[in-house]
Amino acid sequence: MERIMITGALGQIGSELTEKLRGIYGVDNVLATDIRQGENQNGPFSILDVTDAQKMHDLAKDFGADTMMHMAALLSATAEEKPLLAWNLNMGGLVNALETSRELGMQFFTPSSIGAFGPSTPKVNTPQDTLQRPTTMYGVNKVSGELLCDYYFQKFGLDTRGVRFPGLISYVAQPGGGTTDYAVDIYYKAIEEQRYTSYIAKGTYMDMMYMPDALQAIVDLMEADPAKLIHRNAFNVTAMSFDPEGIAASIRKHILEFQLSYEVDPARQAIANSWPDSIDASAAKAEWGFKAQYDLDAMTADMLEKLKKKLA
Ligand code: AKB
Repeated sequence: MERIMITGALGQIGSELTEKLRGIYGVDNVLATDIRQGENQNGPFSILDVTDAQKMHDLAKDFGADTMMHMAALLSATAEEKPLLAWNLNMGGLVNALETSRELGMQFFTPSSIGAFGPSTPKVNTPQDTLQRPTTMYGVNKVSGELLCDYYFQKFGLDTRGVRFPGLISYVAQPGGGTTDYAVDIYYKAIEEQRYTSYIAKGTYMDMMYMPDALQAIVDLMEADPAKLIHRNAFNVTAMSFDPEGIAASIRKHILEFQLSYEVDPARQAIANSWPDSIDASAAKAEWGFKAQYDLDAMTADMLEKLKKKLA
């Protein structure tokens, strides 16, 4: 990786990934792109709608990019509300990014998700290679994307790599339209109101990871020796699994009076119910040394400290 182009660079992952990569590879070597105008950009930025294949190709070529980080996508809850838009954006954007990378001989990264699993997948310690019959449009997009990335590697020798991210938690940019977003909102509300009403039901476990671990995982996978990668795409990665009671208990170690109540959203609860309780990341650990630094309590301590400063 020397000259990197990022799509969806203003999104939850993209905004922090841009900063991290600029820190490692140099500000001028990372081109951030997004469908909307970026504010406070400290490096190269271009407007890009990822369904515009020609513009994507031209931007990558003019920048001399050798790596594509394709992050632009609609998340699970929004995709369920607008399935056709999700198909067109998630699949159209992905195939354009793969084609641009193939034509220009770039290395390629895109995230899959725990959403790529479905109700018939083993729910606990979900294996790397297992049954994948998701029942959401987002999940259909993610499984198709995993297969498409494998296909581009096998057919064209394109160096595609990827992980299945769990819910990602960060104090910098907020997610939008995801099922796991409650695990970010809860920290904001804990500081602002000392209470939170969860749209996810008690006892619903999902995998999660703190953003610094997610960003490091991307860099580590992209820098990994290709000879050691058996899977290449869609590696299970996770740092913790909890339900709303678990995260509330962790918050109460710092904010004693914190209260949790429930007003379950049937749409997002149905999505959560179709996903695993916990996934097994042993393939990522074995093939490229994945390791998360933050468990739930370490993440909570850092989130609350950083958010208190941000919201002050
Ligand atoms: C979502 O909730 O849609 C995402 C994901 C787990 O892929 N955070």
